[in-house]
Amino acid sequence: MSKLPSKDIHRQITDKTSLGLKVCLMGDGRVGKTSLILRYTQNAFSPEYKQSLGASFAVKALELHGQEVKLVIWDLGGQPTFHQVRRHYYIGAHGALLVFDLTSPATFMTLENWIIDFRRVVPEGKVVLVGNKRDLETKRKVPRVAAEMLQKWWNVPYIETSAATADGVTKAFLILARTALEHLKRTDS
Ligand SMILES: Nc1nc2c(ncn2[C@@H]2O[C@H](COP(=O)(O)OP(=O)(O)OP(=O)(O)O)[C@@H](O)[C@H]2O)c(=O)[nH]1
Ligand SMILES: [Mg+2]
Repeated sequence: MSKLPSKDIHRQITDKTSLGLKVCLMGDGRVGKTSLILRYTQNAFSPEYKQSLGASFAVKALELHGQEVKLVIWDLGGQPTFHQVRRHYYIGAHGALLVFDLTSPATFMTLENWIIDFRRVVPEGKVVLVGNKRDLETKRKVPRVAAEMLQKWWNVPYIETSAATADGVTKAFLILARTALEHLKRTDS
């Protein structure tokens, strides 16, 4: 993933042949944000943890309903030290994956803080709730029904994923891209 060359990113977003959609990954440290992006953009996985410092982005081109789309995916370090800086990267986002770790109730309990912070900057931004590390089923501590309650409460899609096995990963990004695109078209027209 690349660092932050703002001119490049601007060129990618304003590329006339395709539509730029900016999405962010949010959620506590170690929930698997970087791993989900790595799986989606490079079909790769590393079992080692390397804490993300600040922010970086990856770009993925795709076609949605006959429309070429460039998904600009921002990876924001989830550790508390990045709390202040993170908000700046939400600006202009069309949507976000809000990720927690199915084996860690603590990462589930903080979800509301994340969505409040995001909606403060982007009130209309689309959110998809993601329960990651589904492959660790025997260590699961957050039951599906708990996440589904939150899903209903917030009226957002909920998907369980595994960056380790790729299960659900493409689906999560596609749902986010689709809802963000529909939202963009509605607000543009
Ligand atoms: N078994 C399993 N391990 C995973 C999965 N996703 C991520 N991991 C592991 O969990 C650890 C943390 O993953 P990261 O992707 O670095 O987490 P992060 O959310 O980006 O963390 P920060 O950068 O600190 O915010 C790493 O050791 C990953 O290999 C998964 O789906 N299954
Ligand atoms: Mg990371």
